[in-house]
Amino acid sequence: MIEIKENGFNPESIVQNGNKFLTGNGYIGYRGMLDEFGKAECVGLNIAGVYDGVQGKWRETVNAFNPLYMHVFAGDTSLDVRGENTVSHETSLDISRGIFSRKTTYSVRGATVTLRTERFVNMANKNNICSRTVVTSDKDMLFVFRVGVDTDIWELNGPHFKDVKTKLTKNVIEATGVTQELGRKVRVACEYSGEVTQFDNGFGLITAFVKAGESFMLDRLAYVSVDDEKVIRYESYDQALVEHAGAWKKLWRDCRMIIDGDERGQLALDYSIYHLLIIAPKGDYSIAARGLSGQTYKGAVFWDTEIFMLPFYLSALPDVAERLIKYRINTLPAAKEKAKYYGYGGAFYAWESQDGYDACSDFNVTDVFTHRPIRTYFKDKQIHISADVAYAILEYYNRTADDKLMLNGGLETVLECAEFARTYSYYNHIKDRYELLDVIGPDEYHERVNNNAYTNYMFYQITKRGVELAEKFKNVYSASAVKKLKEWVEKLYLPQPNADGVIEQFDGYFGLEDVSVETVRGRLAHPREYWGGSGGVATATRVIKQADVIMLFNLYPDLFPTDIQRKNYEFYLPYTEHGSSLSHCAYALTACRIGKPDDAYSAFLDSAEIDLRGGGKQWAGDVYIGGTHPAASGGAWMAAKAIFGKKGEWT
Ligand code: IFM
Repeated sequence: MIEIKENGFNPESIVQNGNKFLTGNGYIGYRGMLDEFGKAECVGLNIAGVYDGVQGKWRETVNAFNPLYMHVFAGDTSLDVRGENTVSHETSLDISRGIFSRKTTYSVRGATVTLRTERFVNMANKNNICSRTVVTSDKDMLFVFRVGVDTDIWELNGPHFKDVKTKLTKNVIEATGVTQELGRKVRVACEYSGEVTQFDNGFGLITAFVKAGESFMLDRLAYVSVDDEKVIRYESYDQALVEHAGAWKKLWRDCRMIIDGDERGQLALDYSIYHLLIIAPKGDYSIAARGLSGQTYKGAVFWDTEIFMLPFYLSALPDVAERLIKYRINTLPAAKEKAKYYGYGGAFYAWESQDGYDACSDFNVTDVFTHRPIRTYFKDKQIHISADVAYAILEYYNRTADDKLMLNGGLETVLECAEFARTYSYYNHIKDRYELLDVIGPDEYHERVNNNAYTNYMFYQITKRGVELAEKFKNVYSASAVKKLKEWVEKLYLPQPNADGVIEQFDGYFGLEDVSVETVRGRLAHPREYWGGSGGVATATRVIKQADVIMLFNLYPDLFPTDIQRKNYEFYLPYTEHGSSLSHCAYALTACRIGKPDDAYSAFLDSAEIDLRGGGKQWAGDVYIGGTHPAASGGAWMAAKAIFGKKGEWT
C-alpha cells in the first residue's frame, strides 16, 4: 500500500483536499470529499468529455449529481466532521489501489462512536463508484443514515441540468437530468445494502440499531451513465473491489518507476503517476488541463496533454497515447475551420479544445479591480498549439513506427499544421526571411510578440520532418503543397544565441525592464491581480510566467550545445515566476542536461508535489483556476526519468 494521509480536520483545506484526494478512472473524477459535504464544499463528480454551455456562460464539462451524499446521525446527534463532538479525524488515499478512506471518531452523549468510510471509482468499470461505511459504538446506539443522490451540485458556469428528477425503486435512489445545451441524458443511481425508507425529495433514511461494541456496515454501489448507456452492475461491493484492485495492480506493473533510496522522491513520483492513471481516457476523448478534478479551464484540452503528459503514456501505456493522438487527428476538421475563420490555410488547433472547437473566450481573465473582462489573445495568438500537436504525432511515430496511423490522418495533420504556419507567416523582404509575427509563446505574460523563439523553432522542426515524411509516404499530401512548405521552411527565421549565448525569447525582449520576479510581485496592488495582458505588472518587464526558450530545449535537446542551454537556463531562471504549473518540470529537464542535479531534483519535487502541497495559482484575476495539475505530474515523470534514469526500473 502507498498511502497519502492527513490527520485532523482543517476547514481551510476542504477545497485543496478535494484535489489532493481525487479518485478517478479516466471517465469519472470524484473529488476528495466527505460524504456529509455538499456544493459549498465543492463536491464534484466530473465526467470526461460531456460539455454544456448555458445562458451565454462558458461551456464546460458537467459535474454530475452526487450519489455518495450521506449524513449519519447517532441517535439525534449529527456526525459531521465540522461538529463540536468530533474527537479525531483522519483521511487517507491509498494510491496503489485508488481507495479513499476517512475515519472519524465522535463523542455522543458519553459514547464513543466511529465512522469509517472507504470508496473507489472503479478502474475496471468506467461507470461505477463504490463506497463502504462501517459505524461502531461502545454503547448501544441507533444510527440513522440520511442518504440520497444530491442534485444540488457545485458548478462554475451552470446550472447545466434541466428536467431533474429523483426516484426510489426498492433500495436504489436515482437522479436523472438532461444537459441544457445538447440534451445529453445523465443518470446517476445508487444502490444501498440497507433498506431506504421515508423517501422524500431525493433523500431517504436507512436505520440500524447497533449493540455496544458491534458494528454496522452499509455498502453503496453507484452508477453514472450518459445517454442511456448500459452499465455493468455488481452483486456486491467486494466483487467490484476485486475487479478494481486487479485493474490497478496491472497498471502499476506497467507504469511504476523505482527510485532507489529516496522515500520522498518515490512518493512524489508515485503520486504523479497516480494522477496520470486516474485521468487516462477510456474512450475517444482527451485529457483536460485540470484532469477530472472539476470544471476549471472549462474541462478543455490544452498543449499540456501533448507536450507534458503524452511522454508518460507513450512509454507506459501506448494504447492511451494512441487515443490522445487520434483525438487530435479526429479534430483536424475543426482546426482547419479555425484557421479558415482567421483567414489562414492549414490547421490552427483550438487553444482550449472541446471536441476540437475552441472554448477559450476572447476575455479569459476578469480584472480584480473593475470586475470587467480583460481581452486576452490566447485563442487567437497562441499558434504554437498547432506545432505542439504536430510534434506529438511525430513523437508517437518515432516511438511506434505506426505507418498506418500516419497514413490515416497523422501525417496530413502534421502537414496541415505546417501549412497553417506558412500561411500565417510574413515575408520580410528586406531580410529575405519568413517571420511569425503577432503571437504568444508559452510565456503568456507577453502577448502579441514577434518571432517567439519557441514558436519559430517548433514550426521549423515539425515542417522539416513533415516534409521528409511526405517524401516517404507519397500521395498523402499534394506534391506542390509539400514543395511550398519545403521552400518556406528554408527561409523561416530562427533567432540565434547572442554574444552571451542567450536566445532572445521574442523580438525586443532584451529591451524590457530588467527587474526581478520579487520586484514585480511587490508591485501587485491585489494578490489575485493578473500579471499579464495589456496592463499587467509583468507585461513591460523581463519577468516571464513559465519556461519558454527552456521548454524548446527539452523537446529538441540536440538543437543547441549544452553550453548554450546552460547560459539560457542561467539567464531565464531568475526571471521565471513559475506562475504556470508547467514551468518547474521544464527547468528540471534542462537542469539534468546541463549538469545541475540538485536544481533538477528540487524542480522535480516542485512539480511532483504540487497537488500534495496544495500549490499552484488558484486565481487568474477573478477567475477560479484551481484543481489538479496533471501536466506537472507528467513533467515530474519526465524529470524523474531523466534524473534517476540509470537507477530506475519498471516493476
Ligand atoms: O496550457 C497552460 C498554459 O501554458 C498556462 N496557463 C494554463 C494552461 C493550462 O494548464
